[in-house]
Amino acid sequence: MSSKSVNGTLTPETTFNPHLYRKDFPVLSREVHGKPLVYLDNAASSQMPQQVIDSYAEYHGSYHSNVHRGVHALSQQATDEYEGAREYIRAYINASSTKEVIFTSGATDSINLVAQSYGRTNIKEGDEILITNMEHHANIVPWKMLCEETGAVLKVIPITDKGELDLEAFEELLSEKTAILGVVMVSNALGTINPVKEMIAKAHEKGAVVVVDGAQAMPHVRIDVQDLDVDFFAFSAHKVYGPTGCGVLYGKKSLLEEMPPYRGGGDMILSVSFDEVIYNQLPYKFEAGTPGISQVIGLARALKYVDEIGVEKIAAWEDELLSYATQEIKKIPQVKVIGEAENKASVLSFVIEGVHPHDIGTILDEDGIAIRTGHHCAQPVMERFCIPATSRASFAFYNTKEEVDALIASLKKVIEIFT
Ligand code: 7TS
Repeated sequence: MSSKSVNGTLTPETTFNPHLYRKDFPVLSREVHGKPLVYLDNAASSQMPQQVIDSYAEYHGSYHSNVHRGVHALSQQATDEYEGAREYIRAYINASSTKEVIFTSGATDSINLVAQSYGRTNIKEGDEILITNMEHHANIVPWKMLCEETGAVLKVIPITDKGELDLEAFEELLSEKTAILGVVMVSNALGTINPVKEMIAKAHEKGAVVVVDGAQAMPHVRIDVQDLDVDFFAFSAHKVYGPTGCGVLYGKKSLLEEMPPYRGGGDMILSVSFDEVIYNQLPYKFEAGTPGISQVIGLARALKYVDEIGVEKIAAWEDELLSYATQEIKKIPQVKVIGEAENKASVLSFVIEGVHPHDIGTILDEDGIAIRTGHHCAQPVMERFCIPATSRASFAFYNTKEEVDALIASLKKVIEIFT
């Protein structure tokens, strides 16, 4: 059996069975407004399997205490689990050392850390910071702030009508003046998967440092930071089946070592007097205060869960769902899909002529279907396509073709009501 992919080529249908995994996600069996929940807002936050909830609950129920501070058994267990999680995550993304894995409150915090600590030390007036037209606000605003502080200039790589990066324009914009390239690996608004490995190599030729926003990439793509040769890589736990309030900044040790701390407080110091503060070594230098201990433990458990299934198998099923959903939605004449890149992850953004996305979201919610409507914190993408907002269905491996059918049926109802 085979099915048409988004770009029209034939792809083999996988034998993936989402029902094998759905039972791990307690929320998926609940009802919303008397209908079975159809959760298609995974790009905003994916759901947590029981294994992650258990790891989180076990910390709170049996060894809740602070890390790195106590000689007592609970604190030592918490420290072991927390540092064990760091090692798991290091191996998962193939960082060369746990010194390169910094826990933050999420992708936003990770990017701000780079902009503030690396940026304020290394960026000067006239330097250029190159980003793309498809960035989430988290990879725009910190750079705008840095430009305002330093006199650096923000440059933007345009996107094509299909929603792909204009790579010719990228090469023209890239120069010896480019100090930082900030690029999203998978766009949350369009689903586009960008060729970041090639972009990193080109940026390095010009001496730029590269920050990749991997928030949407983690659930779909196997990440090997050494293979990418990326300088900084940011992601959030809650988009990869983990808890909220936690994320990672991977950074090359050689860069992190030269960077000043971002925040001051406990745990990031070796000694403090009123005359002198001696900072702790990596990665603790960047982890001031009590971290999100249970969240970090939950993140490592979530990545283990993904690894047990296999991110490649997950991506293949999500591709099949996206192809099916794209094919079915395109049969509705009033619908226009926004973002039709050749290489796309499981995000389906669309507009319906004459219907406000908010109304679409509300009617779908009545049917128990959760999608996201709005600008998706990517307003420059909306501006590029001359629209105020889109409706976005985003799929995870636990979604089914029956759920896609429910989405399509509900959209037909929206059209009947509003047009
Ligand atoms: N980068 C990308 C590409 C994102 O999609 C998001 C969140 C972030 C960064 C920020 O992540 P945070 O965990 O620090 O908030 N994107 C979305 C979204 O698409 N819908 O809700 C949040």
